[in-house]
Amino acid sequence: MKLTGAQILMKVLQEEGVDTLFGYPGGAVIDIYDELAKTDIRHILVRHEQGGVHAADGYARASGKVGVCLVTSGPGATNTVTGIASAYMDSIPVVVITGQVPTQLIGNDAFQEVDIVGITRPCTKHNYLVKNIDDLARILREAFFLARSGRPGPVLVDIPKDIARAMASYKLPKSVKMASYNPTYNPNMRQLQKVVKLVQEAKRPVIFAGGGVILSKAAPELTAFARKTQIPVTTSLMGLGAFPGSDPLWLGMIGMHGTYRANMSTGVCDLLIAIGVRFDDRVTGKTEAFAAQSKIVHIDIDPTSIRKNIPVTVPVVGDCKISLGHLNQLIDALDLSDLSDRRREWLETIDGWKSTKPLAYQQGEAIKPQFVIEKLYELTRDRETIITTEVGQNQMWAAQYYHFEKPGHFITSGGLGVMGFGLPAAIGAQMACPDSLVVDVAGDGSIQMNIQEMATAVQYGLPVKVVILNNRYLGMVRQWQELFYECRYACTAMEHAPDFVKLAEAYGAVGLRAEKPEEVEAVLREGLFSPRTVIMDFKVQQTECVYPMVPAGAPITEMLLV
Ligand SMILES: Cc1ncc(C[n+]2csc(CCOP(=O)(O)OP(=O)(O)O)c2C)c(N)n1
Repeated sequence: MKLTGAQILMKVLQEEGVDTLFGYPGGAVIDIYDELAKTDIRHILVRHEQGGVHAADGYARASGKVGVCLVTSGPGATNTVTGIASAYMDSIPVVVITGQVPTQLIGNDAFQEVDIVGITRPCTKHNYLVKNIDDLARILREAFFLARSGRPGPVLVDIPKDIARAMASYKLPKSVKMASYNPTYNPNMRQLQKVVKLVQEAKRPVIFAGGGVILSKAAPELTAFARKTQIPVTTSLMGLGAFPGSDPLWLGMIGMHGTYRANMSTGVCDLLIAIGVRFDDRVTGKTEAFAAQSKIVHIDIDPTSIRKNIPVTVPVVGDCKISLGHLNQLIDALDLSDLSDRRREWLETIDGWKSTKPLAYQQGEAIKPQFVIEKLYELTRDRETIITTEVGQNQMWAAQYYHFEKPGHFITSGGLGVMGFGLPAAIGAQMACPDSLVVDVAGDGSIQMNIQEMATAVQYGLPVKVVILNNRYLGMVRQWQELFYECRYACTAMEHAPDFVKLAEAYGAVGLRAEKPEEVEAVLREGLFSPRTVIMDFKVQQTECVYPMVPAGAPITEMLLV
């Protein structure tokens, strides 16, 4: 059977189970759009290609499937770069399909030509320029395989316009074989035996879990492992939800804005079991001081992330879910009858840190941003709720004051820290989970970076909720200026902003505002229970800071507290 390139693309998308894609058309992909309109794949017309990739990213995280974004050549392609880089840093499986000028024009500075393969080489897991129609089906198949396998990540496929129109006989490769790519899923059992021995010997063990646990769907195995061994658990920002926030063994988040008890216990532990993490500098602070008294186990599917930033006693290359599954079996074979006695002192020390230095803020006359998140949690804890965030203080307060029980419910741009991520990611998450409540916790700066996606949400009837913690500042930068630049507030005051209530209404959404603490609950109740897209504008205390805070480059045990 002979098909055009555009038809082959549709076939592969369908074979790969893609039922939703986020995109924006243009001349180089007009043939592809022509075919797309004949299929039953749902296309979400975003208002900016950056929003398209973030939406695909949010969709991937909420659904566990590969997110797909389709854009045109030139500016369409360059607009995707921030989204791709964010997905790359956070290891999110996304396939981005870009149109390209016709093959014979490549290199001619043709209209809307950019070398998007060159531009995205350092921020994709892999990328392709399709030069021959006969390669198209194989390349697309490989793109999906690469995006979702091993350590996941974004893959870009650049399809010249003539390739989309050219004909080829269509054979979908049944399996993907790539000689140079063969991720190790099964860990070395001897390494795992060493881990078990360290667990038996440890007096002050800590588990440190990251996004890899969520990506490999290993949260149940992690929870079982921690409970069996009575080892307290902290996570990175990306790992929130990998372990239940209500469990007594939960330490809270680690790192620059981590809890006192998470940072202190990592500082003095004698065994750190790191699972699916990459030891980001926002987690480690001063690397030489990080878990300096501890033996370190590092379990990860990506061998290049092991010993990259932190020395490791026992490296384990393997899938988190499979590795934890084996560890649980090995632990089950041990006699752990004296475990609670062995752990008592350590867990009591941690409880002491929790009660003497809890996460705290002082109520005042103005609305405190932390109070808004606490109320948001209270009102949504019994509903299936997905929180996305923008970047800055809003992101950290969401991470600290919302409590996540399950994976896939906290969606944030962790590695790249992209302002403007939260709203389009919420749109993607809402597409993946139509019955969930999806809330973007935003700053007044960040929300203006991709505010145009309000139109997308309203067009498709997506009832996402935006909670703006409106401090009229680029708050996180202002905080650094206050604490480390002697209050020299260079260019962080947002002296003019739109009226977010009117802006919401202009987009056809609902706009609500709270200016006093006593208005917070009523606004949240009205907004969260509305069936429509809603912006809630909370005028919060302007100069509130996020605490604890570890100054950049300091040991994580040296925290500034409230
Ligand atoms: C695209 C982008 N540009 C700049 C930054 C640097 N940056 C990090 S936090 C921040 C302030 C964010 O302000 P706002 O969205 O109002 O949130 P707040 O910190 O006040 O909660 C800035 C400018 C960034 N992370 N992303």
